[in-house]
Amino acid sequence: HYQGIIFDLDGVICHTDAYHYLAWKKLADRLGVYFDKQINNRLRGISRMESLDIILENSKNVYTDAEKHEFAEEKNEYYRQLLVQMSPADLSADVKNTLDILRKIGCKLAIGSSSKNARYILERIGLGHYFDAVVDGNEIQHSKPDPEVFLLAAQRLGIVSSSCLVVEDAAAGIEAAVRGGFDAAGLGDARVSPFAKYHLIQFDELIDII
Ligand code: B16
Ligand code: MG
Repeated sequence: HYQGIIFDLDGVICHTDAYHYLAWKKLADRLGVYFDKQINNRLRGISRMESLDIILENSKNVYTDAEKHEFAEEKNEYYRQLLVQMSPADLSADVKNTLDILRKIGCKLAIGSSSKNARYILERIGLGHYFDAVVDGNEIQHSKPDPEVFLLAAQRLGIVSSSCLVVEDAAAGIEAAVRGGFDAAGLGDARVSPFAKYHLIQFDELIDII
C-alpha cells in the first residue's frame, strides 16, 4: 500500500555509523573530551555541526566558530579515510536482495540522508545509480528532526508523504518522518521508538509491510 520508500543511509542501508563513532572518538581524544557510544547514539541522523556541539558539551573550553569548523573538517577527514576502504562487500545480501524485490514489485526507492558524504558512500557500496532519488545533507537547510530531507525526496519521487514509508535507525529521523506526514519503520536504535508504525528486526521484513 506504499508507492515509495525513503531510506535513511547511515545505520539503515550500511553501517557507516561505526565509522562516525571512530572518527568523532579520534577528534574527542585529541581535544581531551570524554566521548562514548552512548553519546554517539545521540548523533544519529543529525548534522555534522550539531553533532560537534553535542560532543563539546563535555568540554571545559569554549571554542570560536572558526575553531569549530576546523574540528568538524578534521573529523570529516578521519571519516573519509575510513570510507575509502568501503566496497560493495559492505552492502549486506539482506539489504540488496530486499531492495531488488521492492523495486521489482514497482516500489519507487529513494535515499533521505543528513550526510554530505551520502553520494560518495552510495558509490563505494555499488549503489551510485540505483535509487530513483537521492537527497542528502548538501541540499537541505534543516537536518532531521526537521522533515525537509524526506519531503524533498518524496517530491522528487512524485509521491505524497501519506503514500511513502520512511525507514530510519535514529530517533531524530523517526520524528522527521512523522512531522512530514510519513509512516515510519524503525530499525536498530530506533526500533523501539513509540512513534514508528513498524518495528523491524530485519531489513527484509519490509517486504511484508509493502
Ligand atoms: P556528514 P543519515 C547522518 O546520516 C548520520 O547519521 C549522522 O551521524 C551524521 O552526523 C550526519 O549524517 C552528517 O554526516 O558528516 O557525513 O555530513 O543517518 O541521515 O544517513
Ligand atoms: Mg541513520
